[in-house]
Amino acid sequence: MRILLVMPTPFETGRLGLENVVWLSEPVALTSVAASVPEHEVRILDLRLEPEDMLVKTLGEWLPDIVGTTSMTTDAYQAKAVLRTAKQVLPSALTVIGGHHPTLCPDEFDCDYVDIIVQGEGELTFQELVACHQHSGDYSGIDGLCWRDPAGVRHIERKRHQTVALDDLPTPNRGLIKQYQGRYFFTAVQPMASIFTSRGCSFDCNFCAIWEFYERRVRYLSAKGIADQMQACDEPYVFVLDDNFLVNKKRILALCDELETRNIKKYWMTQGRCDWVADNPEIMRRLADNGLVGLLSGYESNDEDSLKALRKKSTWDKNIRANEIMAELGIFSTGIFMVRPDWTVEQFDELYAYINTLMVGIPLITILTPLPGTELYRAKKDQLVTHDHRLFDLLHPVLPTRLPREEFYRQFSRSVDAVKPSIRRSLANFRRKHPKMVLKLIPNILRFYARTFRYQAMHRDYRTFLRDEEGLLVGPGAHLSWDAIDYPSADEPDPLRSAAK
Ligand code: B12
Ligand code: SF4
Repeated sequence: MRILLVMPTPFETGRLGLENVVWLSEPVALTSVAASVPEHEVRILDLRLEPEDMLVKTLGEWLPDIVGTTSMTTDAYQAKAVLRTAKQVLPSALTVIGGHHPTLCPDEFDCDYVDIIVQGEGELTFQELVACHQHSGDYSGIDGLCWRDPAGVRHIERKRHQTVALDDLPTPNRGLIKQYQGRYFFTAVQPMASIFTSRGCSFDCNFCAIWEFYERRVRYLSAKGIADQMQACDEPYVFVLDDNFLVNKKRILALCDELETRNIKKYWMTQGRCDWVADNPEIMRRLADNGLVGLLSGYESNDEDSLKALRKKSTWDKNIRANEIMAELGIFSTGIFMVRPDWTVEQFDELYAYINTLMVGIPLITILTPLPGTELYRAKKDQLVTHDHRLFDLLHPVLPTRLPREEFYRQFSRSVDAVKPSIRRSLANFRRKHPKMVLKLIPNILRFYARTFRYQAMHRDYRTFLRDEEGLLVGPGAHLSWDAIDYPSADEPDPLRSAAK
């Protein structure tokens, strides 16, 4: 059978977003599910790296039997457009969607062009549904599925519990994205491979759905499994995408042993909490000696009350200590900070001043956003000022702001310049610690600056964010080039829209 797996474009061309500027990672969800059906012919189409007409062309020329796609909350409309297009071009193809948003909000994908919604982890579910499609077409009894029968009746199967040991899952089939090799990046770090080596998180921050998505369980790929995957990457740089890599000390030390024994020399980056770094400086040193050059951490806030309110279970002091350790070890710190919609001008000032006491190379200033599936969402859903998923990108407040929205965006957008001292010191420190790596990266650094120049100018201008809101308010047609996108219509009830009228 022919299976086409499609990574949707994240948003309209020209919108601000991580994928345009900072971080374009491999479509690991798709290489993972592809690996579970090795007996079939599978193609992966990464629409973030393809011309727009490539989907229709591939559908028309290759004639897949199954078309699958994936979706975070912000990609929901684009992902639906992929399947809508697939049904228009190939009505007989089975359309399948999976990922965080369909898992947490399956009802949103209850439309006639989506045949099957896969909830939770997809490897085994996909394997079973593909086998079933080939033989009977009756999907009843496959755990983790929501599906529609030929009469249009929707069936919801039992939840699939996420218990399989990660070493027992097939290794993601990165061979299917060979055509894009070299094009994935994190800032100037390119060519970059992406791997995923644990699932779940033992913390329960209230703005994050990871612990709910993975049913409060954490599972780890063994140190040997990680080293195997790293070794198999041709790329010199690897991003270990785990939500919280710095947890299991035994595994981390075993990984260092593996990397040393096998003489695996990669520069690698991952995500981890500041409190762990602060509490484990010696293990951090060992990791740095084994190629760890970057860490993305949620610093979140400069005030203890906010950290408590978010149930972060860390402190400001730990953030500062972690930052010192990373600077000393030459680990480039990317920090996520959270602005709250109810902030005053003074609170923005305090945050920016706090960031400038640190050495954070990429401070990502985000806006506290109740993402569907989180505890925060359940608590705040009645206060949302919009339901348009394009605005849930952590760059637009979806809750009421205390400052007038225009003033809020002025304060938010000035972060581009306000935190430059932190960036400059961090870059100078990294250059001192890793002169060879920086020298090698010079052409990429120039490319990165060229890429960021335009986006920084957009970010610096507060009207960009207001324009995004207005663009959405005028309804379909404002930004898009794809007819298939089923954006919420201008007539649908949306508090932000009604407020603007
Ligand atoms: C890498 C990454 C990114 C990359 C690209 C993501 C991508 N689409 O590949 C970048 C950096 C661009 C990114 C951006 C954002 N991200 Co992000 N990102 C991740 C991260 C760390 C890893 C994604 C990944 O590769 N996972 C590995 C695969 C194997 O897991 P998976 O995607 O869940 O796939 C499995 C199942 O869901 C299912 N499945 C998924 N798709 C499909 C499709 C089919 C057909 C089938 C059968 C099954 C299936 O099977 C897979 C295998 O088991 C996740 C965290 C996470 N745990 O996933 C966050 C995560 C997806 N991101 C998140 C968020 C919030 C964002 C941002 C909005 C905000 C931000 N600042 O990070 C922006 C989006 C706006 C934008 N575009 O700029 C949230 C999403 C929550 C939600 N409700 O959607 C997550 C879950 C992190 C979190 N802590 O909550 N992100
Ligand atoms: S924000 Fe980070 S530490 Fe908190 S639950 Fe999510 S992944 Fe875990």
